[in-house]
Amino acid sequence: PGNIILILGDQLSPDLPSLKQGNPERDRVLMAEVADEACYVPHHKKKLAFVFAAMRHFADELRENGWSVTYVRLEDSDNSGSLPTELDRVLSETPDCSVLMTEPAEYRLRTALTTWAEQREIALTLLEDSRFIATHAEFQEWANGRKQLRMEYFYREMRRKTGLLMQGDEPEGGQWNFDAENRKPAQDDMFMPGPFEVEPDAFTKEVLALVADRFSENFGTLEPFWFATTRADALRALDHFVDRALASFGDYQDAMLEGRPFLYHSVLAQYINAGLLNPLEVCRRVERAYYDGDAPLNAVEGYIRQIIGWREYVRGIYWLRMPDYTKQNFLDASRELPDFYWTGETDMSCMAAAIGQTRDEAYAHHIQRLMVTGNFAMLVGVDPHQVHEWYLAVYADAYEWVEAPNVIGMSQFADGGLLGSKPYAASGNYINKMSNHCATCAYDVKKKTGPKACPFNSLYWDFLHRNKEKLRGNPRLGQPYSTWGRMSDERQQEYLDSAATFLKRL
Ligand code: FAD
Ligand code: DLZ
Ligand code: SF4
Repeated sequence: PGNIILILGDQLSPDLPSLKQGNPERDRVLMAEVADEACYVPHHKKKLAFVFAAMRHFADELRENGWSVTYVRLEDSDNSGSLPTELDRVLSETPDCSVLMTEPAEYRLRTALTTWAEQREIALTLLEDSRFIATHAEFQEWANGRKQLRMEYFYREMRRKTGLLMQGDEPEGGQWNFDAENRKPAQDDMFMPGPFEVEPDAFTKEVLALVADRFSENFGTLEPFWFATTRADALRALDHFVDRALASFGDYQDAMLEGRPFLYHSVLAQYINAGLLNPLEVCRRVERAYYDGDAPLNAVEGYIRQIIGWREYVRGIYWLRMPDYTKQNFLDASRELPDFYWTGETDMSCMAAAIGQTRDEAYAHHIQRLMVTGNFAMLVGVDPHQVHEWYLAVYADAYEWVEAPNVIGMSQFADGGLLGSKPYAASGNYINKMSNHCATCAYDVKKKTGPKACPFNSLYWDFLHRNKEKLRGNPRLGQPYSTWGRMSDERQQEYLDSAATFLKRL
């Protein structure tokens, strides 16, 4: 008897370990669109359409390559709604089969499937996911015995392991990290290419109709839908980025501009995370652009660091700390997520821009996620679990293993500082420096208190004051706390009153 090879919606890679180990003559692939996966958070419409359309295209490619594939569509009348029960259905026809799969990327599904296999006494083999650069064992070994898990040191290990941008044992350009060069604000008259766009084919159009019909209440604009849904198109999107945007990626990585949702970002995370692109192949392509003289080192190093550094590192943290990681709430924050996170209707220009493009494109770039929507939620004290569920729902690239460390750890400081050595809290000044949003805002970024003042300004001090028992000892917050301490009681009270007035209206 052969295997049932279960392939998940984020495992759409021809070089998947379970496909390599499997045998098309003997084994059968199972792929299933199920309510459980579609509803564990209320995913953005574009994200649902992307996942289902990419799954359908991938199943088709597998068939073309000689695999027998059982593909369960969401609308099939006998769809049982979950992956374990879909496995039950296939196994009822081929009872002697074992189940072979590449390990699920998130804890929830991994537990559901291993529990199912134990209860049913079914042989389930989970293969380690070779699409990540660090193995679980390597990350654990690196983390073992370290007091602080600093991304920068882990990243250097990954440079050595992959040989990316290395000259023997030395980093290319004599430096591991060129971030100091990567903090330029952008100007409105600069040419920005925007991401590669694909016209939906018949498969994708069918999925768009399905999502429009079944998920009409979900957040987000479905069309125009322009994502790549095949590996071939995702490779075109990679070339498009390397040829047109990479050279400026570094310089303007942290910039934000009204009406320019993508700037020089690659908009590839959804393809990498779903398996359409391999992270190492992306890095090698980007590295080649440097050696061909097509992009400067600060851009290429910065880009590669995001993938073999941050992406691998957050995944390591996730598996090190689950299942409790998503329940952390170091600052005891308990406010409900404001409604405008689901509508974009707010008179704060920076927030309206970040949430508006999230609604329209299922995309915001890193600084918008971290320093605008994330910063605001932390400053006003939103329950980090609600923030986590929002991020998991609204971005096309969101899967818990990558989203949770970025949200719970990096952006909300809910893990108490495992990922970041201090909270990413900032007043309006930072947003004004890195964007042009303040110019069109109802609030005045230069005003510190009062009804016209930028809310981030008073919320920043209110946040530090409210959390002083937990944060005052942080050496990286010494300076702001001493600035706060030097203010007169009266001035402090003006800040706290301004924040209180704003929070009452929220
Ligand atoms: P680019 O700016 O072009 O970056 C290149 C690539 O580097 C990305 O495609 C991605 O694969 C990787 N990368 C960059 N930063 C990170 C990071 N911090 N962690 C992991 N990978 C990174 N990324 C996700 O893939 N899924 C998420 O759900 C997600 N949630 C986030 C939530 C918050 C609060 C924050 C601050 C960041 C989050 N990120 C997440 C990281 C980052 O914002 C996105 O990867 C990036 O914006 C995706 O757009 P891009 O492909 O244009 O990235
Ligand atoms: C995100 C997602 C969605 C929306 N739907 C499905 C699905 O119907 N079937 C499936 O196999 N996978 C889906 N996925 C991706 C899974 O949620 C993902 O594989 C797990 O979260 C593990 O990372
Ligand atoms: Fe955002 Fe404040 Fe600037 Fe308005 S003034 S755009 S709220 S930072």
